[in-house]
Amino acid sequence: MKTAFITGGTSGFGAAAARRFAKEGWQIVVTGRRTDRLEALVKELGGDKTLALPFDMRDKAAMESALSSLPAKYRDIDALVNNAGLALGTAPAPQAKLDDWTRMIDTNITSLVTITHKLLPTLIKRKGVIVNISSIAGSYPYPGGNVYGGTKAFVKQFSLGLRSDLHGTGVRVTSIEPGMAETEFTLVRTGGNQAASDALYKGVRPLTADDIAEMIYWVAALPQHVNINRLEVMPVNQSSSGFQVFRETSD
Ligand code: NDP
Ligand code: 8X3
Repeated sequence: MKTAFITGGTSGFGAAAARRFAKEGWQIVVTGRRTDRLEALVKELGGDKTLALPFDMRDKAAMESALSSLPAKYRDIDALVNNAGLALGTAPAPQAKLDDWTRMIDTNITSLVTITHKLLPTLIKRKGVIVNISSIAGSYPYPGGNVYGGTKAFVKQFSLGLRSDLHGTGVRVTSIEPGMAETEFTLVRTGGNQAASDALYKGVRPLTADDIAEMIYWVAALPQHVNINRLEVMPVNQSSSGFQVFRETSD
């Protein structure tokens, strides 16, 4: 039986991906801070093939101890889905909170590279796959995207770099770069503002967590000789639009 290790499995893409892999008979390790959500997922997917591993990704000691506690049957990891992440705030740089910036860097970059480094030996042994969740924000800048976009550009480039380093090992690496998807993402970004989240997605038909889960699973389940390097995806009702120009004078 194959094993998927999915970070950030308590909501959104991660929870949907756990369900998608489980449907195909994979056993799952899911991480996240909200223990009640993890327990509910284990109950839903079956305690004999789903393991909840609660820890804060930014806490290196907690990560280390969680990984050391992995029962033998979950240690051979075939797919690492680096999904846990967040955006905080939409303020332009001068007004943004430095704490928000460092939290995004700690979660989206430092935690992601740390867990990847720790799981590389097993992924190499299993000729596994690493699916990193980047974002269109890593390729297309927008006002207020500053550090969030920067972290996702890192994830994209790190994925390509990993591919080079893992040349010849059989390990596949993919960067998935979604656009607007309705999850708890905007609720987190706005500090719990449900009205702002609803307003953002209203009338758009955004991507869903299930859409992204389907892509994560597809990428992982492709034949061993096929590597999707980058997969950029948007809802039909979202597209990019030009540069902004500041006029110093009106005449
Ligand atoms: P959600 O907010 O629904 O899910 C985020 C997940 O990350 C949660 O399970 C959360 O778990 C986990 N997480 C966040 N911080 C930590 C932490 N410090 N330790 C452990 N787990 C953490 O958002 P999405 O599903 O939308 O986001 C998933 C990924 O997709 C993120 O990396 C996001 O940047 C990216 N993305 C999202 C897009 C969107 O429009 N929704 C578009 C492009 C990319 P918990 O809170 O329980 O710890
Ligand atoms: C989330 C997509 O466009 O809201 O990564 O930044 S966007």
